[in-house]
Parts: sequence; structure tokens; C-alpha cells
Amino acid sequence: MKSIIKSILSVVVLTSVLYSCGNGGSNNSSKGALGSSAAEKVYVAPGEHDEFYAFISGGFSGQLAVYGLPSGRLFKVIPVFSVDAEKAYGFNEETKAMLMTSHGFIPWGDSHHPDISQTAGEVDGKFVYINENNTPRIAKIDLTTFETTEIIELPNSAGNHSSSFVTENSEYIVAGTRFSVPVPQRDMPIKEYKSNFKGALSFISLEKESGDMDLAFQIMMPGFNYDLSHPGRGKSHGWFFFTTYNTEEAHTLLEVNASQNDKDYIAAINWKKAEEYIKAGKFKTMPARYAHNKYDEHTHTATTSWGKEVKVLDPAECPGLVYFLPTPKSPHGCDVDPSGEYIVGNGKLAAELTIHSFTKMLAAIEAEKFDGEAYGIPILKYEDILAGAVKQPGLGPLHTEFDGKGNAYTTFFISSEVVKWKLGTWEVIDRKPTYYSVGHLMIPGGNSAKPFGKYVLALNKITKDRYLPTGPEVTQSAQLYDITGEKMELLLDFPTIGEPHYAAGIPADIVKKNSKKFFRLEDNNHKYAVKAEEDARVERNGNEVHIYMTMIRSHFAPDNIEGIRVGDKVYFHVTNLEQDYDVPHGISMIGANTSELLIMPGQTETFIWEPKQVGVWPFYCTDFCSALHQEMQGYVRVSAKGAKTPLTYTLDDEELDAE
Ligand code: RUQ
Ligand code: CUA
Repeated sequence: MKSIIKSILSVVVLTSVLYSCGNGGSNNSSKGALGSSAAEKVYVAPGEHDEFYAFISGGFSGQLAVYGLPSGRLFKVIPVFSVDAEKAYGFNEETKAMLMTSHGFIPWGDSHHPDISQTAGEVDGKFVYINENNTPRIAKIDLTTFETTEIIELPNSAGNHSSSFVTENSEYIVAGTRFSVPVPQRDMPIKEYKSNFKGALSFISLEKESGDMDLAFQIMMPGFNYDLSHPGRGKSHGWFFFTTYNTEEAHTLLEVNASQNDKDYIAAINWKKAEEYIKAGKFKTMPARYAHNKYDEHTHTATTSWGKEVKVLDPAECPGLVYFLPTPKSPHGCDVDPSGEYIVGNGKLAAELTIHSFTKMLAAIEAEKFDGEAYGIPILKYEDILAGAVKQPGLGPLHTEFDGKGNAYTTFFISSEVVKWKLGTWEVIDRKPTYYSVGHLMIPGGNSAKPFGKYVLALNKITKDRYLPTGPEVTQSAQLYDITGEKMELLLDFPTIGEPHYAAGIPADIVKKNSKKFFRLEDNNHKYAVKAEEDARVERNGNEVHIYMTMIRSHFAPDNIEGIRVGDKVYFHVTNLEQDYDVPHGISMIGANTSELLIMPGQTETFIWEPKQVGVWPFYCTDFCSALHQEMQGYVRVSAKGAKTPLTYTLDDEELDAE
């Protein structure tokens, strides 16, 4: 085994040397990204819109970035699992609950795989779901507002990686644990890993209209690593496929010890069967504590409720629920073609790319042709289920997407390339280098029955010499290829936020018509909302002071407040009286131990200021909102602890006494 690793390493070194000499994916006929025809293909004239949205995971930034394709322009970074001082997410009192977990308030996450909701097998553009790997969670982003509106934590999981992929009618999203752990968690020696650690696969049901998540059940699998997954579709709808590695159940030096077996498995889960078992009461109820955070769009406030238990199915006791498909060699990506027939296992250390046939799998199950079992789960015979293999495709295959025209595109990390091959004949049609070390790739509508096979986006781990140097870290990048012809054509490089693991793309027309443009004040049910300037006020309650403030172009009401004392806890409850989109106002207070608040039209947000020093301290609007934005400011007078300064405030130039 060591020699395999050595030879792979030498190839890595060799390929990186090779590729660092060349620059640009040019071939002589079209000049690739250097040619003017490529520039024209990505040019979106001023005022025009891109054809596709691309939602690119922010990786270790914990966020989700929104780009346009083909231009590669960045439109927004949506805060999801990490606090964001730009938008006050996780800083204002309203959104703190979004980041609550059973481990407490967690200000950061590691997001990998966005996926768009589907109706009848096609992306419908209502919601994007994305996983958090480190403290296992899944988030929902509402595409009418591009805001995170729900986060659910996953019990019994660790390293929530094979997640969060959506079934063809958005029945479920799944969340498979990458790391197996003791279930329930307990204090035990790590060397007793084998057969004691378990891998939970969670099925989260989605409510039809709202897209809201609910932890429906978990399947408690053997202690392997569950790396990636994709749903069946069409004929294989009702099944879910998960790659596994470390079927050796090693717990130390995995790079060697988890690379022993010639084949690991793809786990085929019959989730329709799981539903039957749940209905028939064949589950165990396990105690579990997990946070479920929801953002209410009318109160602009998130609340946490606590899950207390989870229904668990044991595959050994549920015949027909799970089968193992032997797949060479530590497979990473697990991808299903648009017809639902082919299941591609991308074996990181395998010489060929393995494609299983769903039809053959069903026939083998029907005939009960098994090759033994593992922990009570039947293992199918490799030869019986094999549809075909792509021979000598490249080195280190990771992920595959489909163009809906009978072609597949696979990334090769070690040989840094995207390889186009044909479904059914398994022949390689084209290969193009990536710069460098490509991980995932994305074709808009990729995880669906209807991909939009115009572009493929390669999501690269290393950029080295591709951009201006920026210190020891250079940006990660995405590369756009035109795939409308027989050969792929490199069009564009653009930088990404954090590490772009996966991305999800969709025609912009499906999403943009639903974008919310007007935010009615009367729909604001925030309990500290003030809907007219004359209702703005200041109230003291012991050492708590509540300022009910409004903002509109170009002033705050009230804008002068006196009678605050050192030791007070001052709540700024600020309502933006604007109602049209794109007119947020900001507010920030000198010395406040939080971020500014960027308050959207029609909304109310709250921050807390605990003044430490006597003086007269300014606050101001942080968003250049009008010609008189620089005039949008105010003062708070802070007196000494115990001082008798009366509590007063100004409204429309008039000084008023607080009650
Ligand atoms: S990963 S590069 Cu999806 Cu996190 Cu494969
Ligand atoms: Cu309001 Cu600047």
C-alpha cells in the first residue's frame, strides 16, 4: 500500500511541475481563455443580467456565495453558518439564535454542498439547502430574499459531509456522517472503535410549501466513513446512494490503514422501504438533543426549539432497507445520471471509474445473489451490478456531473483535469486541464433529471500562479468551460470565497421573478417595532434603557438622547421605515461591542450597548443611503454612574422627557 501512496505522490509532484509551466488552457484553434471569442462568451453588457445563478459554497468561511454565470461576477455572500459583521448576522439580537447548537452558540461553520429544491425532478429555485460539516447542521436559504431562514442540527453525527442533497420532489434531504462515533456518545477507549462506533444517515423531511425541515429518521449504519451521496431519480427514485470509505474501520493513520481494502462500498438505501418500516413502528426511539432554529420573516427574529429524540432504524433488523455495492477503492463522489440508471462511484485510488447499473442492482437483489454480508447488510456481487468502467480516465477521480445529452464530466484531482466521457460506451471524448487540483464541478441543474448542459464550472483547490500574489494565501478559484461543443473550451477563471467545495446552478429566470421587492411596514410584527416617527421614544427600567428608534432618509428619530449612565444596558431597537428594496440603513455606535446593524426596509433590529465612559458619543448611518447620508447621525450623552441627569430625547427638533 505504501508504494501506491508513494507513486501517487510522485505523480502529484510531476503534474504540478508540468502544469505550473503552462499558463492558460489554450489550444491553437480557439486560444481558450486567451482568445477574444472566449471573452465575448463571458461578457455580460452593462445593465444586462447573467443567464445563470451559481450558488458556490464558502467552505471554511461557512457561507454561501452567489455568482452570475457566465460572467463570474460575485453578487452576494449570504451568511449561513458564520457570523457576518457586514450584515450583522449573528451580532444583532434577532439572528443570534440561528447559530445555537447543543454545544452552545457556535459562530462559525464549514459549508460544503449547496443543493436547490426540486419539483418533478427539476430544480424549482425556491430554496437552497447547504450542509455544515464540523458541528453537523443543515441550513435553508429562501430564494425570495436570499436569506438563511432555518438551521437544523443533526444528532449522532460528526463531520456532516454526505449532505445536503435533495430528492426529486424535495421529499427529503439527507445528511450522512463522515466520521463514525459512539452512539449514544460516551466515554470509551478509541481503540475499541471497531463494531462499537456507528455511522448515522439522517433523512430530513421537507414541508411542501415552506420547505421547512424536520428530522424524520436515522439509519444506524456500521462504523464506516460516509463521504458523499446522491438521490436516485426517475426509475431509481425512492433510493439514495452513499459512498463509504474506511470500511476497514481504522481509527488511526487512516491514509494507510483505511486504504487496505480493494473495494469499499456504495450503500444503496431504499428510503421508501424506510418509510414503511417507520409506519409499521419498526424503529427505536433514541433520546437526542439538537437545536432547530427558525427565522420568522414577520418578527425578523429567530427562535430555537429543542429536538428531544430521534427515530432510528437498524438495517440488520430491516430486510430490504440497505444493500452494499462493492466499489473500488475509497470512493469519494457518488453521482447519479439524469435518467437514474447509472450510479458513478469515483474511487480516489482506483485506476478506472466504476459505473453501477440500477437495473442490474434490482435484478441481483430480486435473485438474492449476494456475496456475504457486513453487519447484517447484504453485499451484492461487483460483476452482477457493473454497468461499465471508464478505462484509464485520469488520476484521482473525485466528482461527476452530467450534461443531459448523454455525456458525463469527471474531475481528476491528481492529474488536474476535467474528463468528458460517454454514458453507455464509457469512452473518453475530451479532457481539459484545470488550474489546479480540481475538486467538485458543477453543471447548472446538475443534481436533477434536467441539467442545463451549457457550462461546466470547475472548483479548484489550488491557484498558485493564476492571480496576483496576495501573501501566503492566494484565493481559491472557479473555472468556467463552454460544453456546448464536442470539445470543452475554457472561458474564464474567477476567485471564490473560502474553499469552493460544491456549487448549485440554475437558470436566473426561474429565480429572479420571485425576488421580493416590497417590504410592507404593516407586516412587521417585531415586538419592538416602531412604525411611525411620532411613536419613537426612550424608556428606562432600572439600569436597562430601551430606545425605540426609527430611520428614514436621512435622519434617526430620536437623534439626541441624554440621561444614559455608565453601567446602563442600552437597547437600540431600530426600525427602518423604508419599504422599497435596496434602501437599507445602517446604524453603529462608538464603542459598541458588536457590529453595525444593516437594517433592511420594513425591518426592526436590536443591538445592545453598554457604555463604559462618560461623554457625548455619536452614532451614524453606515450605508450611503442618500445625498444627505453624511447628515444621518446623532448623539448619546453618558453621565457618571448614579448621576441625576434626566432622561430626555429629541424628536423633530423638540426635546421630550422620557417616562
Ligand atoms: S468534497 S472535493 Cu464535496 Cu467536501 Cu469532494
Ligand atoms: Cu441612512 Cu445612510
